[in-house]
Amino acid sequence: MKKTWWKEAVIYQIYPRSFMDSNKDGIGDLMGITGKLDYLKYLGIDVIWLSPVYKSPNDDNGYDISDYQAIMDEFGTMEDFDVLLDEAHKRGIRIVMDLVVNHTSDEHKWFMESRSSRDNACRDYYIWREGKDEKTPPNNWGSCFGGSAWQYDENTDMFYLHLFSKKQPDLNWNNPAVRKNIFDMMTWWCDKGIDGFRMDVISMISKTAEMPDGKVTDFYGDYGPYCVNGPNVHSYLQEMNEKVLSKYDIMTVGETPGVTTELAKQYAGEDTKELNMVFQFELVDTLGKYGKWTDEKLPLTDLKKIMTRWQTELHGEAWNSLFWDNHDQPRAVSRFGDDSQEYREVSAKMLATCLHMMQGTPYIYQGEELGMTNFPFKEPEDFRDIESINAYSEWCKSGKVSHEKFWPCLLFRSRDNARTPMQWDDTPQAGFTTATPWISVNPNYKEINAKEETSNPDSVFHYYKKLIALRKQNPVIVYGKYELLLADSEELYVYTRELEDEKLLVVCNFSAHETSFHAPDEFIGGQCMIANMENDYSKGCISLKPYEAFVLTKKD
Ligand code: TEU
Ligand code: CA
Repeated sequence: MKKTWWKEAVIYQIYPRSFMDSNKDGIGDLMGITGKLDYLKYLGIDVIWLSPVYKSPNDDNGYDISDYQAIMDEFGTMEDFDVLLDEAHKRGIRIVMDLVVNHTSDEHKWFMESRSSRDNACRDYYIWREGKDEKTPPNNWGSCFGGSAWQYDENTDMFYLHLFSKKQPDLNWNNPAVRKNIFDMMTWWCDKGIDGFRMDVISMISKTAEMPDGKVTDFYGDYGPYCVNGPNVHSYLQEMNEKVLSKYDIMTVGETPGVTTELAKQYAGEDTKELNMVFQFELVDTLGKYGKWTDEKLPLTDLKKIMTRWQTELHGEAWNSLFWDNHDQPRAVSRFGDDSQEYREVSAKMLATCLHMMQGTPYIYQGEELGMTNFPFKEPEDFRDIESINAYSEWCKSGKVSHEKFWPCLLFRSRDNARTPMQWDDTPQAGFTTATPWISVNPNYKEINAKEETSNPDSVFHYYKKLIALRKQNPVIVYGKYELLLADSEELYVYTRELEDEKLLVVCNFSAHETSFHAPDEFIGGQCMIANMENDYSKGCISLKPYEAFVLTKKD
């Protein structure tokens, strides 16, 4: 296995709108981020992944881009960006940009041209088709945000494809001019000195030319053969690699809905010359009661099966990215741990142990290092996210499901849970802003905030700091081989990591009850590398408290 800096790095995702507001308008911005770089340096992370900061009408919070080479007005200016990049580099922190090129905003100049007439030079930059008639789209594909994936455009009497909102028309990657424009734009950013790209829904850029009807389901993953992992996706990525990526010392991570371990070996194989790693969604995009909407937790045995398959099948062949949450997911501790007063801290630390001891590059989503929780939404008007708002009207307002049944599912899975402001201190609005924030601050900010946690050595923050430091000191955590123990346990997640003569045992109690564990002989008398509580780990039989987690080294 080749050793590289991005395999050894820990990445921190920033959702700029909600990170830090520097100019008191209630919206996070670039200067806000620059002002918090020392906090990130202290945490010990190596790379920032910046969610989109480009010019955008914000139909989908910046994932609808109207100019790839300009900064969103609300976030500041290109000079502010240059300062951020420079200040980050001075601290040894790299910056990875979000690259959203499956679609643009409908306000991008290419689309405005494209829709203006059937023979415009940019017509073929997007995917236009005749409908069956004015009201009937070309096929039955659904948009990820609900409704048809086709929008009728009166002006030229044709439909355009949008796998996301109708303000996010899909680019036509089959057109060489589109690819050239995108590669030039990427080169421009690389020449500026950025350190990589996280590529939005990159598994969806290639669509079959025929565009047949798909199976009707509530989930876009099922359109797999037609627009997820489509026919030319690998050749487009190889071309991108050859023309742009291979010329710079940068890292790339593909957001790849519908990816399997087999496909990951192609997208992110050691020698396939496409991407460095991919995000897989088997753990977080599970189907629930109503499409993705559910209030049920994933059973631990399922979680272990998925993780273990990725850990073992990619070993030596491709590289994993490790994450519990991001800006599209509920908060990790609320979803996979226990966000009650009693267990929030300990279960947040347990989850961190479980993930950060695995093979792959760990991603921390802003606030996860504080154990931030889901938000207690009270009414539909509290939501800002287009997906949550559309889902509520599609499932509830339509009368398909009662409010009583749907509401807990929306609360459990809404993307807005992750998008409430970062909790910096215990002053009003959690120190995020002095104005009214664009989305409410979680009322628990007085207890859960960075100021409190950075000064408390037992905090979730300090636990993450320690995990990050351990990864830097112990190559076995980065490169070791993973093996699962106790596959059938519904309470314990236990695995080992092994590299040459180093071996680690990782034990995590995912349950709210006490249980016991017999350590394999080779670990009895080993050192405790990290633990989320005080216990005697030198014995063969260890009794575990709820959500207890520890890591032992092999006895010498
Ligand atoms: O997300 C794509 C994606 O797969 C999401 O639809 C995700 O699985 C879903 O939101 C979970 O409910 C990317 C971005 O991360 C997301 O914020 C954007 O809305 C989307 O692409 C369109 O650009
Ligand atoms: Ca601001």
